[in-house]
Amino acid sequence: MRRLLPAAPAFLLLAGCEPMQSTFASHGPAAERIAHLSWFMTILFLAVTAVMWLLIAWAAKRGRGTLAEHAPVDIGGGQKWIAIGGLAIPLAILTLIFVLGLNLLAEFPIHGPHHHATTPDILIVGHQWWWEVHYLSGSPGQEVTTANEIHIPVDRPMNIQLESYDVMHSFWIPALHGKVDLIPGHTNFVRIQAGEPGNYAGQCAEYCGAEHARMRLLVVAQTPDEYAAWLDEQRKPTSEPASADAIAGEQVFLNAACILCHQISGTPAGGRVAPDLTHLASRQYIAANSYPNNTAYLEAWVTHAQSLKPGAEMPDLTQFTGEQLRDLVAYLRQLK
Ligand code: HEC
Ligand SMILES: [Cu+2]
Repeated sequence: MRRLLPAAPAFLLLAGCEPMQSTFASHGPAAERIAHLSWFMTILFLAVTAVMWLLIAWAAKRGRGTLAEHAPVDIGGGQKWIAIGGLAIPLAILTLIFVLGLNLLAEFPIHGPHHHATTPDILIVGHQWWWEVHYLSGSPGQEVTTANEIHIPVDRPMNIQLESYDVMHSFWIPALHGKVDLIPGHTNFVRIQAGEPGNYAGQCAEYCGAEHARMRLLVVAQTPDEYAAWLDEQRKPTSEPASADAIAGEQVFLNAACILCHQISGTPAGGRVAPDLTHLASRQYIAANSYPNNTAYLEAWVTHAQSLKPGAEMPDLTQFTGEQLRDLVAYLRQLK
């Protein structure tokens, strides 16, 4: 036990963990309003609880020494307490919370683009168990396709259109906004905005099957300049492999089943049922923000996706070993 003590301050580091995924750590207007309402409700209910315990203590004290339990029961007694404390006050408090909740919902509408002044900036399609992301733009060739990691400029509301490829999912970045469902055959909208640059973690918030817990996502809020630079990079086709291993790796990739599911723009790989890999190396995590995007995890993922994310729609491709696997991952690592 004593030997573990020096490690205790590590808990303080944990407390500072970023990205935060808490409703109370709000960094955007919608999340801020939700946090205010949550605090108001928490304090209100704590006050109600305190009054209740005071009344119980008072009743217990009052009864003592009077042999009250032997007195005949007063059938009509206490009716006023029930009417006021049991009906009128709860009704008033619950009505207040209900009205405040409805009011907050109306402030951040999720139905129809007509509620938003502009057309959506981003289209997100939920898949079991990852997020397909398209940056929309009026002009052809300017669209960007990516997955699981969304970049936004700070202090600018971004309108997001939400759809589902299969079952119901729910888009939730607790630090930025409330949950909004992705529903098959239906379109919802959400507007997100971040006050400061930073990473904000999110999570699918509607149970959607085996890997629901690993259907995570990341919002990277950047200064407008950084954001513009990021978007410019994403608009380019993938970079040509330069090193010998990456060139060999590209051949491995293009001759494998990968291209049936994955797209890499600028190459013949045109699959549409899996995350776009054109700029894979620019992302911080893989497998829907579940594992770090590094050589070790990419090698493990390609050969044993089913161990890292059991049930995921990517098979174990154990035929890749040694040199071939290293080349393949070298190629993936330079998809900037
Ligand atoms: C049958 C379709 C299929 C095939 C074939 C396939 N994948 Fe995947 N892959 C997927 C799906 C679906 C995901 C998303 C899994 C998830 O996160 O739930 C994925 C995820 C990935 C990711 C992580 C992407 C990210 O941003 O999270 C990488 C990297 C990847 N695949 C590489 C490959 C490579 C390399 C090959 C070929 C050797 C390959 N895949 C073959 C379907 C496929
Ligand atoms: Cu889910």
